[in-house]
Amino acid sequence: VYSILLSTELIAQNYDEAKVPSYILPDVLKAQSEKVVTNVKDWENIRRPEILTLFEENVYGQMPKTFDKYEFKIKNENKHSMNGKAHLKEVEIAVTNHNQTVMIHLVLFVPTGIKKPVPAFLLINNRGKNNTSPTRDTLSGFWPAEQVIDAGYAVAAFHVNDAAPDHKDSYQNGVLRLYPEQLKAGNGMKAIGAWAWAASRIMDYFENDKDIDASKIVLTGHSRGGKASLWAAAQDSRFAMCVSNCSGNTGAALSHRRFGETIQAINTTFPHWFADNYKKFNDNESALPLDQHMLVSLIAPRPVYVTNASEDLWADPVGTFLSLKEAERVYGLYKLKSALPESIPAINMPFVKPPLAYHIREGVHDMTSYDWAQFIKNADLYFKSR
Ligand code: GTR
Repeated sequence: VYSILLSTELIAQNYDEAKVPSYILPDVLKAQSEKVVTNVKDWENIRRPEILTLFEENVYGQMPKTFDKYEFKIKNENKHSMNGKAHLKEVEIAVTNHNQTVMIHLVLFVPTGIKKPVPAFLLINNRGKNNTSPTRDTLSGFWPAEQVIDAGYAVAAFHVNDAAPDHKDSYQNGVLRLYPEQLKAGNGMKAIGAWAWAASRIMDYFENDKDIDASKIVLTGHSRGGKASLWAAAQDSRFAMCVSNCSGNTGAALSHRRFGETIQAINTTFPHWFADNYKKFNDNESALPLDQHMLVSLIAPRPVYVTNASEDLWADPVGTFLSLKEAERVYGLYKLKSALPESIPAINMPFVKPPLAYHIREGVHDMTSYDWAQFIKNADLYFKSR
C-alpha cells in the first residue's frame, strides 16, 4: 500500500480495482441545454466550446491569445549536425506583452537530403536539458532525436522552465510576467497552461520556417509534459497530432476513478500547475462537471496517442484507456472509426492506428525509444494517408 503525506494527514492512494468508487462520467455529447449532440456541426458550435470553457474555468485556466510583440532569431546553426544527417537550428523566440518579455529556446533538427518541408515532432521537455542536447553530447531515449531524423521527421524540443519554472515559488517567473492578471484570477493559468502556451508560440515559429510543414506537427510530452501536450492540442487546432505519454492524473486518466494519483494529491504536491479553481475538487471528484475523456475529445478529429507503463499504476493505466475509449464517441461524429480493443490491451501490444492509438509498455514511468518507435509508426500511417 502506497501513501503520501499531505500536511499532517496520511492519505492512502487506492491501487485496488475493486475499491474504485462507482461513478457517473459527465456525458461528452450532452450539452448544457440537455440536448444530445449527434453531428459535427452541433459538436463544433455548441458542445465543444462548452467543454473548452469548462476546462478553462475549472482545471487549466485561461489561455491568453494576444501579445504585443513576437520575434525570433536563429541563435546558432549547424548544417552538418549528426554526422551530416541533420541541420541544427537553435532558435530564440521572444514574446513581449506589457513591456515584459519571455524567451523560449527551441532546439530543432531538420533531416538533410530529403524534400522540404518536412513534418516534425515537438517535445515539451519537463526533464533535464541534457535530454535535448543540441551538441548530442548526451543521447537519451527520452528524446531519441537521431531515431526521429532517420524516420524522415524534423525533431524539436523546448524546456518547460523557459515558460514557467516548475516550482511553486517561481512558476510566475515566465509567461505569467506577460499576463499578471492571471495570477489573481481563480481561473488564471499556471505552469501547465504556460507550457501549453509556449508550445503554441513554437507553432507560430514553425509557420515561419520553410523547412517545416506546419500542418504536420506532432506535439508530444511525458507525464506533466503529457498533460500540457493534451491541453495545448485541445486549445490550438494547428497541432496535427497529440502524443500524451504516461500523463496520468489531469492528463489522459479519468479523475472520477480515484485510482492512483488523485486531484487532492496532485494539487497538494504541485499547487502551481492548475488554476486555483481546481482545488475545489480536492477529494470531491464527483462534483467535477467534466473528466479527462472530454479533454481527449476536444482534439478530435485529429489523432491522439496515449500510453502507460506497466509499473506506473500511479498514472492509472485502466482509467487512461477508458478515457480514450469514451472519446471514440466524438471521433464517431466525424465518421472516424477507432481500432482500439474493448478493454486495455496486453503489455507491449501497441494499438497503433489513427485516430486513437494506445499502448502500455513494460517498465517504469518514462518515455523511451520503444515508445517513440510506435509514435513514428502512427505518424507515418496518418500523414501518408493524407
Ligand atoms: C508525478 C506526478 C504526476 C506526473 C509525474 C511526472 O510526481 O504526481 O502527476 O506529472 O510526476 O511529471 O513525471
